[in-house]
Amino acid sequence: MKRLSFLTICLVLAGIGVSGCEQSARMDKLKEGLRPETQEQRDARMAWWRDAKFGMFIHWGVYSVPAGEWKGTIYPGISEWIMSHAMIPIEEYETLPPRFNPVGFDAEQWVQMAKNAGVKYIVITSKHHDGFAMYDSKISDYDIVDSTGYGKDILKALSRECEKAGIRFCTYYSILDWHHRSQEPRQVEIDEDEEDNWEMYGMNQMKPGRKEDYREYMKAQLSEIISQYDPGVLWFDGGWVEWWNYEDGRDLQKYIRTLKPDIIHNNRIGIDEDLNEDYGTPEQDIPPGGLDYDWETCMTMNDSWGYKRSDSNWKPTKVLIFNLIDIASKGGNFLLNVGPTDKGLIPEPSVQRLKEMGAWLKVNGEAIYGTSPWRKRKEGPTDISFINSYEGDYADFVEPEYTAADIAFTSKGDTVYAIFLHWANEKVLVKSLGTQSIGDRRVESVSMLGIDDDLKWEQRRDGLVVSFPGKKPCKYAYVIKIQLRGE
Ligand code: FHN
Repeated sequence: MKRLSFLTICLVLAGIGVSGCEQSARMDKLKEGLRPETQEQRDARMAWWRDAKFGMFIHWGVYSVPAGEWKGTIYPGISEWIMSHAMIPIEEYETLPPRFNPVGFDAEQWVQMAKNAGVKYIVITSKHHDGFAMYDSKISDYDIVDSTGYGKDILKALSRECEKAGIRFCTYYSILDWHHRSQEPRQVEIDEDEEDNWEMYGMNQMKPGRKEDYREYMKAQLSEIISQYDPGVLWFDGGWVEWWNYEDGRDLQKYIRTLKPDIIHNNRIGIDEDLNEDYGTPEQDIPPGGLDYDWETCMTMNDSWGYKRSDSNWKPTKVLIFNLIDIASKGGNFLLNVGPTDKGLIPEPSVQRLKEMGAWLKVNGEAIYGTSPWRKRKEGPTDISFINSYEGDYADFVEPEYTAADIAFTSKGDTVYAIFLHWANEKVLVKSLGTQSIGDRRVESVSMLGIDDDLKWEQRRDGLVVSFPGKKPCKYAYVIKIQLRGE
């Protein structure tokens, strides 16, 4: 990207009549190295990410060796936190990398699986809280190439395959680091009744006078990651610790933006919204009304992010597809997680679900990718969120009774996608598309994605009446595509 000089930008801002006050605020940002973007520039930078809608999160590290179990005890909670849950000292945890040998890892196969699932970007843990790097870091030996028997750089292999497959490669990076020499566990009283006593590691401490050392280390690793794998997104995490502050976040933001001006990063680089981060990251949650800024829900398919042998609380495929529809109707992205095993295999229940999502998206992807929320998010008595807000054991899951009146909407220009959450054996009425609701706008054509035959339809005052075809084009949810005309 061509870089404008500071003087040029001052002259341009003066020329387009920005008020003195606004101008000086923008100048301040410029001087600080924050991104001085117009809305158009931001839209252009964010375009691929907004259109993508569906991404795959990969939590993979040496924690997949114990897979949630330490010295015969199965620890509750997420497996990538085993070091914290089992309060494992660094030297003991360091025995894991030599045991990590993912001989079954096949980058091409993983990326093909993601592609067939309809995934448009992949975000993989380059370094999680345990501090272990999943690529060949030159400034540390605590990485997959230098410390494991496997000895190969999986980020390199995956980023190459992603490039070939047209999938954006992105990386997760934890600010919190349980292995780095600068940090140490917090001395907290252990509560035997508490399940995880997470504060000891989760709110670890920076040793006096060591922060600069660590900031340099992070920058060096991020520079390696950016220059070697060219990630579209840097997905930060773990910046909640007391020793990481606004200034640190801002400094890191400036650094990565200097290295790659069009980089996108999530909102966990710091703790202050003023940092003008690129998007929000609701975790295991779909905001009821969406958010009024860019956002992405990240979610597990079972309960743990990293591979956990004992975790079989898998969400049904239908829940995952309904999540994707719900999120798209509210203008967000869905980042769905897989936790590969220490042998380099993606667990079969995840593979199965991704395959089914891919089959659904192959027919209905047009109603998801590149769409925006329509003027109405949904109609019908049973909210799609009922299925999404379930927090219990999926063995006891009772699905709400959806009917053909339950519809979610997305849109693209003059096209509206009415996504039916239930099959209709007869005529349906889409109330939101009656002339009473959309005024002068007229329906021009109506079809069902995945069905070639014309559908019978009639636009009335009280709604659009559509006759469903005789056969289903797919499972789970069915999309009626409506072309509108008129102002
Ligand atoms: O502590 C992590 C957790 O292990 C996982 O990586 C998730 C993913 O969003 N983020 C943190 C918790 O917010």
